[in-house]
Amino acid sequence: MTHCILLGAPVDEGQRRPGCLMGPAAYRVAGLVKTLEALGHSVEDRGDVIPAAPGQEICDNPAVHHLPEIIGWTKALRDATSAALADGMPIILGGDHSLALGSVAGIASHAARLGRPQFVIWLDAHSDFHSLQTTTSGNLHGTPMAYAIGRPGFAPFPDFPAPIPGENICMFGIRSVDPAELAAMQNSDVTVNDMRVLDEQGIAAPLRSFLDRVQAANGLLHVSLDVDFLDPSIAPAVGTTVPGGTTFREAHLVMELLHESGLVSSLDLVELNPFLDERGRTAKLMVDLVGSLMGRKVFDRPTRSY
Ligand code: B3U
Ligand code: MN
Ligand code: MN
Repeated sequence: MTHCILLGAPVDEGQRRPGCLMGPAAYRVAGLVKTLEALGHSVEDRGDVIPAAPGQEICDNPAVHHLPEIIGWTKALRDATSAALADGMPIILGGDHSLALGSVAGIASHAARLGRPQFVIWLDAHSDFHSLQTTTSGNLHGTPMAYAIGRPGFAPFPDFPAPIPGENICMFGIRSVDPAELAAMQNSDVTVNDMRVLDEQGIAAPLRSFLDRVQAANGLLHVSLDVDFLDPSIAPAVGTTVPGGTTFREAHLVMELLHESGLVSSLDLVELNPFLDERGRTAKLMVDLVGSLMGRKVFDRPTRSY
């Protein structure tokens, strides 16, 4: 059984629709602790992380907003995530996706300390592969993957502790990519399982082939789950809805396969905006998906060996 450590990350400044700061409270209200405990896990809620005081950082792209605030969150979340990994499995309750600038930095430094390779699966409609120079929206939730892979152009941020090689990153479910992100991704070894791939091959084959690689490398796996990975018809509580997302059944299958792999060591839940929700249905669905990721199943059956 797993010792789950909840870290609230009420980050709202990485995008422009206020409300993600209510995310951690919504997950708690939607029964996350009970769901995990019912599956036999122990849970320690460390409350909401306090961001470091903002400095005076600036960058030369005038579109970028709230840079000092996000740098403050990045430092605090990096340290909180890396400390939590010493004691159990961190589950970071967002908060917009800019929180992953910090959480992924924390997991990468922990993996480097252990001398094990870090892998990331990015469950998202977007690739979040902008540098500070290429973002046109200026929303820093569109940048964490580029920071993690070590793209240049993050100078005002702390150096990323141990950049994650592109071949250790898998984008899953993406369907909205800006031209500058596409160019950078095509120049990298990132595995891109966009919606076209999933429509053609289904969920299981592409996911298993990535999980096989993580297992073969004795890697640690971080899961970053953006609400907009899901179709807006089942998950309306997100600022950037993109049609054509995963269905209820596909999303649960992803979580079940991730559970069976036994490889997952940390999790981000991001972009939930409870202000846009319908009677808590998106928050409840996200909690349910965490249940599947943490072992809820209808029937025990012999599975693949990983
Ligand atoms: N790529 C666009 C849109 C976007 C990225 N992440 C989200 N939206 N949620 C941008 O603004 O960088
Ligand atoms: Mn995202
Ligand atoms: Mn997204």
